[in-house]
Amino acid sequence: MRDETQGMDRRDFLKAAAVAAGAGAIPRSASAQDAPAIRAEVDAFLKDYVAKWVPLDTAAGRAAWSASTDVSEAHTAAQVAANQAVNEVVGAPEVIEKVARFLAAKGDLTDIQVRQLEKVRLRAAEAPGTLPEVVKARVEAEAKQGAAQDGFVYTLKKPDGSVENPSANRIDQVLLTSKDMDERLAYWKASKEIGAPLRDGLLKLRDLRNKVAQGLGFSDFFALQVADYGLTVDAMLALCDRIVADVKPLYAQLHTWAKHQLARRYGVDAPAGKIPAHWLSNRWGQNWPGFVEGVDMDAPFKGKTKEFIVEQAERFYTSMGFPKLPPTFWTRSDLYPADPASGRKKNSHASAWHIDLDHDVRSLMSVEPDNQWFDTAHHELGHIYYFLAYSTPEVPHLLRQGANRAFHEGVGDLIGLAAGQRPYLKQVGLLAPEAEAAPATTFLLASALEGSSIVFLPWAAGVMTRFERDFYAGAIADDALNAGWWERVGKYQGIAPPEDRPETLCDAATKTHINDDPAQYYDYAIGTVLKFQLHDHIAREILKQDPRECNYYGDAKVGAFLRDILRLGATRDWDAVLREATGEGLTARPLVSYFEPLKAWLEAENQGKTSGWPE
Ligand code: X8Z
Ligand code: ZN
Repeated sequence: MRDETQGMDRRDFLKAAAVAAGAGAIPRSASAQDAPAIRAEVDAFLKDYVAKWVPLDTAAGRAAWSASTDVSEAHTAAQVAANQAVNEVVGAPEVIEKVARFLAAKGDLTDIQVRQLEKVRLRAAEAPGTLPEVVKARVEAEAKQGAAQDGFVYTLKKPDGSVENPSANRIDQVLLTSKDMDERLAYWKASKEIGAPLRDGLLKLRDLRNKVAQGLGFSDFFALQVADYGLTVDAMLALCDRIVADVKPLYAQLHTWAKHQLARRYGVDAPAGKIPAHWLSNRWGQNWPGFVEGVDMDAPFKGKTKEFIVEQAERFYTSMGFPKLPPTFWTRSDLYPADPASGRKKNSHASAWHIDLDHDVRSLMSVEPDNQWFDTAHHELGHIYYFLAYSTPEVPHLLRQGANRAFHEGVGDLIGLAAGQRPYLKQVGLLAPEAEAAPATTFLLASALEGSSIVFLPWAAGVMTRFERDFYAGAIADDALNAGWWERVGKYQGIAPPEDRPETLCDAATKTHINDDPAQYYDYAIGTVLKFQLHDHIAREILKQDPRECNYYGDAKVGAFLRDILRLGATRDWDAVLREATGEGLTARPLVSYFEPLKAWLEAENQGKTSGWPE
């Protein structure tokens, strides 16, 4: 198929996409009402909508919080009831009818009204009251899937016959550190067991999610999620393909280097082509932390408390002029692993919650004192500071969101990137001496492999985005979910399963987002590109420092720059916000240039070795 976007610059690319998605300029309405009258009607409608929606949404947020932090039948039932109540308001047929009428006259409305109405429309499309049975079935199926996921207990039979129930943190630790191939394989396989019981629920959810989205005219659920960017699915896929292509040369070099490095570490031969999945330090190979020799990123956290991790992350934000977190953040959040003796089961994946669209902000984590949680804590606090920055009288409740979802992901990641810079780590005593002495390329290598960086992008923009798009578009057969998953993992990441993965399993469903944050993973890919773009601007234009060795800590100018983006929420077009902040539309150029010195180093290291894998 011809790529219609070829040859356009990014500005044209986004404009074309926006028009295709129906966000272009609309002629003034031919409605009987004059503009002031319809504007007044819209204001009244929005006021009434928000007055009903916010309290119910808050109650649903509280119920979801309880269901995710303390899995029980009672909490699941309460979550279903609370979601049903909010859906009756947001998906009411009257709301759908009015929003369609108002948006048909959008040329007569103010920009801020249109933006709010778009959010109302997308919210209604998640739960259209015109399909009450489907909406009800979806709410129940979502809650059931969430409880099945969050309540799952991993089981592992040890060689001595004993049985272990490892936490997700424990599995990650083994994959990060073990050199015993049998042990690695056992833990990797145990980590995939959660997929099987989630398989049928996922298929059911796919159909229900598609049905609700189609109720308001979206081709499928993936298209509904993409619509929040004002983009068509084709435009989003083109954007993601471009990200994959931009990092492919460096990814291929990292892939070759890592494969040989790991083979040496495990004392085995490097296979031709793909890397076996259980060789890698992450359950999905989404990043590859911890194997750059001579840089033990965990060392500085030995002897620190888990509380220190979150408090140090808060200090980074306050040092730039952000306020201290509200006391209720600390009392209401659930930041550390549940005590196994308590029997309480909670979601094991980090998240940030804006419960009341005001100052009730919370985070769910299972923080341990290590480098990965240090990075994640900065990520989650980025969400929290974003929530707080736009919870002001200037921002209508409906627009208390990121400029787009990728901005929300990118901000905390940006601070994570800043908190991983050597000058900062040194200043606060968190730089291990060997990391300080390591050549710049070694340190750069670690950052290309870890967190959301180069290795992350073929996974986020490739595997996850393509799998979910094809899954919701009906291009992956129900009895070929694992085949479809591994085909994409092989193509984009160059990773192979260690052994046959039968269709009774469902490896895609082992990834929490597939179940409970569906069809949105490109947010992280775009957020990663955005992070490097903002970082490059901050380092060069504000700090006047090298982007690879810079220090935001204590800099009020950087804080002011960020707050000026955050406080807008979704009141402005995201492309315009980005251009005003950095002078450019979305571009992977700063990301690629950040790692430029690494590429030459890797090419020299990989000389004589065959790169790549059969796709
Ligand atoms: O899910 C997350 C955050 C919460 S929004 C911890 N991330 C993605 C993941 O873990 O898969 C951050 C990077 C990608
Ligand atoms: Zn996030």
